[in-house]
Amino acid sequence: MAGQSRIGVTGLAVMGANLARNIASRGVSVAVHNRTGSKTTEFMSEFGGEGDFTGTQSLQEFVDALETPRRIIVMVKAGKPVDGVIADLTPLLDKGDIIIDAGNSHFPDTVRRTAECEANGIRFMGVGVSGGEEGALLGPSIMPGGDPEAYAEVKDVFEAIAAVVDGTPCVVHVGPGGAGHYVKMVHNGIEYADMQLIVEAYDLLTQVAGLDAHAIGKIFEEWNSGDLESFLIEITGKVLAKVDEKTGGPLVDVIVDQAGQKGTGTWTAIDALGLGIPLTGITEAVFARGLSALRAERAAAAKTLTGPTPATKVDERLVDDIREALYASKVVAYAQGFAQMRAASVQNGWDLKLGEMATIWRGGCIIRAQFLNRIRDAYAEHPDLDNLLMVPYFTEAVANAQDAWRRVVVTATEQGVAIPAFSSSLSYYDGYRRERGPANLIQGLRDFFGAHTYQRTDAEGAFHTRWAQDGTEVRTDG
Ligand code: NBP
Repeated sequence: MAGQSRIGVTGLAVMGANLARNIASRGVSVAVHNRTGSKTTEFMSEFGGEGDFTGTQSLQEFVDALETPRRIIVMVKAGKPVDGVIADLTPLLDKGDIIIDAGNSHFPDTVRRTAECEANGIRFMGVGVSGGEEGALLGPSIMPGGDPEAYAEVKDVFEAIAAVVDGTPCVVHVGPGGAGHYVKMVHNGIEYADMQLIVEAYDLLTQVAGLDAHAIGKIFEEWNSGDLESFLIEITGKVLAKVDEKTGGPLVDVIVDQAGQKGTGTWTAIDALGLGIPLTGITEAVFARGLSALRAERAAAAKTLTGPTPATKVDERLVDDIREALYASKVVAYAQGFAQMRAASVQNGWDLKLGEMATIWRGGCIIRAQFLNRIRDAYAEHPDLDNLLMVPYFTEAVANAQDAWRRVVVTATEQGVAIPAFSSSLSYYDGYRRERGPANLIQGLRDFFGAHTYQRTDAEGAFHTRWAQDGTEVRTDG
């Protein structure tokens, strides 16, 4: 017989436990389960008094505790564990029950799981959740994808637990199939780009402006009150200000310079390559993490490879220039990420409303920022916008910043400081604003060695030149 809990959460590590507590704090009854039963027991003894929880030890008990149609949030490690949980749940469920994978699953897995569940009469939703452990507890940004009718069964719960900005909950039904996890993937990719731009600014302020971590922390604190205002800028100020108890110096100075990653940035970059969308900001951010991981190689190369040694001197204009370069590069990174979502939406028939994505990223998630209001406004006015750079607000913002941006790229290059995201964003900008680029020569080369043909600017059709033979041009399509 079906039980009384409105919703279930299986997987009680930090994210699942906090999501369950968030749901219960809104007066919704929650059944909880974890593969290792002792974690459920611990959860119940620690948090059971916070709300209407039912702790369960077996999946059968868990399923039996839920009202029908059953709504089950799966919050386990992404990858095979999700398939394992679905396989274990399936024989215990009735037709029409809903499995909600709220972990960081790769969207092609979500597409596959949706079809597999559908074949068994089970409705499947892939839901992106951002905000880390605190967001899960206090209000995340939620990106639900899947069957809209299934979403209608959980909409009230999701709206109750999501972050709220200006009275609007940071959740909206993103689209069918893998759309929710896709958007969460791009969100994470943008997070990579945002963080890379921040560390490039930090590196320049350290190496070229000659400032220490605490001074740079204060600069970030100031920057957080302008156009750059965002969660990541805010916490950068805090991380840089943190004093290490052991050394008495900035904690950041004793942290190993090797960045970890769980793969969502790589997925975003690979997907952009498949779509043919230039995604320099995010992709360079992934490469930079890869380079950071080559710690032993870098140590050897530092002794062998030569280059300029940055001359450190405090320069007021440089600090301002870096802020402008950071902002302009950030605009480019977002323009690219949104262009990628647009292309994916067209390719997959998702009908993503890009303004809504900006709206639900304004709160709860890691990339939350004032700036997203501007993106929301841009899509409200131009829903079919090709590129955010073409909206007057962003066109002007980058135009105003570009002198400073160019100075920063020149200075960094002259001084030997790597700024892959700053400089590739500027190159993207310069490439994007060119009516006629240099790819005519690529076409000529391809035609030379592979007879791939080319088009002419002054005539319709496909042409081939016998470059190495008699040099004659032939039209190949008619
Ligand atoms: P983890 O990703 O560390 O996963 C631990 C949970 O997975 C435990 O409940 C564990 O059960 C369960 N599990 C594993 Br591992 N293998 C299992 C299997 N074969 N069958 C059933 N359960 C299994 O937890 P998390 O950090 O809370 O993250 C959960 C999801 O949320 C992930 O997809 C993650 O990427 C995503 N996410 C995390 C964050 C974050 O800030 N951490 C933010 C946003 C999204 P056990 O106790 O029995 O081992």
